[in-house]
Amino acid sequence: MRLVRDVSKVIVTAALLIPVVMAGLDAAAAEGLIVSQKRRAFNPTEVTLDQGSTLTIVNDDTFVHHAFIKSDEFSFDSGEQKLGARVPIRLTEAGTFEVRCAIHPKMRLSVIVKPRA
Ligand SMILES: [Cu+2]
Repeated sequence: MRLVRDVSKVIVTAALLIPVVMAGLDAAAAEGLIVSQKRRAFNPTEVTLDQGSTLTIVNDDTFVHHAFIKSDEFSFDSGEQKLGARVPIRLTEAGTFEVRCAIHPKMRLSVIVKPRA
């Protein structure tokens, strides 16, 4: 009976973990394409996405960043990005945009957003 009890414990544990794993997958899908900020640079420096998709910028540096997009068609402002912060940007407009950092003027990320077919 001992073995039966141990096996059922394993099954219960697995069943409890499935929603946790699924939530993790959902979060990964919601983040869309990931761009890192490292050593005062975006990596990669150019990305192409579909209109309506999400771009997530991750601060992998040891200091604060502040990403923003300023254009007539689309604007975004992350505010202060603390270390390790993950900032999602939902790209609702098609076009070519430049993500810049308010703290480090040399940081540039080109974002090409293809119109929804
Ligand atoms: Cu910066």
